[in-house]
Amino acid sequence: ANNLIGVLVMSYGTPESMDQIEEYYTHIRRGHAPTPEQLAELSERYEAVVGGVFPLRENTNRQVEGLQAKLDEAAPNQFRCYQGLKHARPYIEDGVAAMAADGITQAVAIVLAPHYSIMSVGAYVKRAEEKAKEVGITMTAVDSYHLHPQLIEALTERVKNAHNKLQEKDVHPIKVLFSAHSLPEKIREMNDPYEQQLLDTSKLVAEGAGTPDWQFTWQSAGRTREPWLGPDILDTMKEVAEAGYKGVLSAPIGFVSEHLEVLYDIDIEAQKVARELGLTLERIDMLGTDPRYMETLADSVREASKTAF
Ligand code: FEC
Repeated sequence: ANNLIGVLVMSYGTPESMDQIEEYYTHIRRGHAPTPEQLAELSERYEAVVGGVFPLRENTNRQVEGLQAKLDEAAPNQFRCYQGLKHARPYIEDGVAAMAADGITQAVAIVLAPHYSIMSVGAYVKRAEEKAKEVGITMTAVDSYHLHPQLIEALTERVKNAHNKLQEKDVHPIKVLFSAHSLPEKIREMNDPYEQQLLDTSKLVAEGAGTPDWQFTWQSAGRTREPWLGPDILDTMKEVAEAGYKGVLSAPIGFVSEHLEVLYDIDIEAQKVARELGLTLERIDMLGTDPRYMETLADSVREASKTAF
């Protein structure tokens, strides 16, 4: 055993090539293979954005490196980061096994998504904790960091920048649309904090950016028969256009990186609808390795480890 604290940094995961999409999609669907139509449809979305490079892979690597550097700055040789992905290799369980192989007995788990839902972050953490128990690692998890001052500052700056761009183009009035990945409506019966956390982040960022004309809306809902949380951003944009707005500022605050749900669902799909509606859509830059996001993660990890160990 050693004194190093393992940090399991968990992210969604992405295929690494077009021929891995089927395996990835099957994993997302909990072992149920997609129909040929579903597979073709998802492959088309990837083809439209990735050009052979799946950006989430590289983005996650950079975020994990950035977090390791931040942790080392304050406390060299105290923490070691490992990746664990939800739907691709190295899977969450692989990351925990790698820690155990290095002799680690204490670990903090954190997800590269700021808001907690039992169906999102909760599912990552459950898998991590089960594997940790199996290999004898004491694990504590960061559930959310959606109000961390550095996170709010980084998002606020991004909303201000996008707002300025729209104003420079003389687009007004502008509606700010905060968004996050939709989830099945049944989370409401579970008393899930997801919606409230998203509203709390939105409110603070809008206040900081001085953009009081905002609304929260959902995006990227699954294509299943059960009802998903709405309204969807595409419908919301229609209402916004009908109400006389000329600009939409898209702030997908539920995500921290450029990937399919942003590069396709916002930059291609929502942009197309915006054009049809006569709206100018400007999206905020994603957080990526913004030093304030890296500090948010590092600080959350340090706090969790202090409390637990
Ligand atoms: O760029 C990439 O390769 C990956 C982009 C990606 C991110 C992402 C984040 C979240 N998801 C969340 C929930 C669900 C639920 C289902 C679901 C399905 C998909 C499919 C693809 C996909 N998700 Fe995802 N998600 C990304 C990609 N997601 C592809 C499958 C095709 C489709 O429906 O579009 C429905 C599963 C089911 O059928 O039962 C639920 C949540 C997040 C944000 C938090 C996080 O990052 O973990 C929540 C990035």
